[in-house]
Amino acid sequence: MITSLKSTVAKFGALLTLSLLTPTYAMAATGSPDLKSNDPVGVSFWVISMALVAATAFFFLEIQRVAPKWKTSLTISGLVTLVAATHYFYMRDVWVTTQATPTVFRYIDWLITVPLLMVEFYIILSAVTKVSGGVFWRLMIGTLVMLIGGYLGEAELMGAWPAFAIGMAGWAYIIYEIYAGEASKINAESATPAVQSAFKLMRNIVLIGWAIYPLGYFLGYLTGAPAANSSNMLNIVYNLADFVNKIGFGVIIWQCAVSESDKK
Ligand SMILES: *C/C=C(C)/C=C/C=C(C)/C=C/C1=C(C)CCCC1(C)C
Repeated sequence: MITSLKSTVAKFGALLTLSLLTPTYAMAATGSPDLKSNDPVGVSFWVISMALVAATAFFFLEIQRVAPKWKTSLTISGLVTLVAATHYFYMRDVWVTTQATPTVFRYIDWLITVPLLMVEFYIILSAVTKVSGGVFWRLMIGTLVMLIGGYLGEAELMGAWPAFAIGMAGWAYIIYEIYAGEASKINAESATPAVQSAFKLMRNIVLIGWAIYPLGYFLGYLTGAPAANSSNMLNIVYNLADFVNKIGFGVIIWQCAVSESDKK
């Protein structure tokens, strides 16, 4: 009885998501010129948009399957891919129509989704132990410094190199917190084995998967290559990075949640 009610609610949630996404998709798609077969960057915008929609439906549907304390993590994974999918529809249109880098949409998306990903560290630890608010705030500050630095550079409000250095400092601060700071100590001392392994995978994503972004920035702004080549590189590399770091990250959390929920 309760179970079937829950699954009805979850299905309703998934349908609601899809119905919210469909008009956005249709809106973004009308009036845009055809995607050209010689536009690999445009194709990558399309492929990632669709993967993000599918991932959103998946994470929301799987909420019903995991233990209550894991539901929030899956909800957040689904929100990250939902927010990103919506921005991808718009970014794709900007690109296909103008062949220009959709910097503003990209950074609005990151400003919402990166803090949500950071919150996941806090939440998976909180699901199994007590965590101080300081962990949360330090991760947020690192995120803001990283993104503000990057935006100042990409929007040409500051030199590309100094802005890059500010962004790198923010990222380094996050890495310190999850590899050597309080978050890492809490994980090592008090988390369950499944949480510990998820935490380690997640922080490796922040170190290795996230490194794709500064690489994209470097190829886009710091090589001195002609503008058209660099903006192709920039967008293809950022799109690939979003696939790994939004969908891949969510799948790791899903795996952790399922294995923790199944054990009796
Ligand atoms: C879903 C979106 C994610 C996970 C975006 C992450 C973005 C970054 C890790 C950006 C990093 C940057 C630097 C480390 C240096 C400055 C340039 C940035 C903003 C691209």
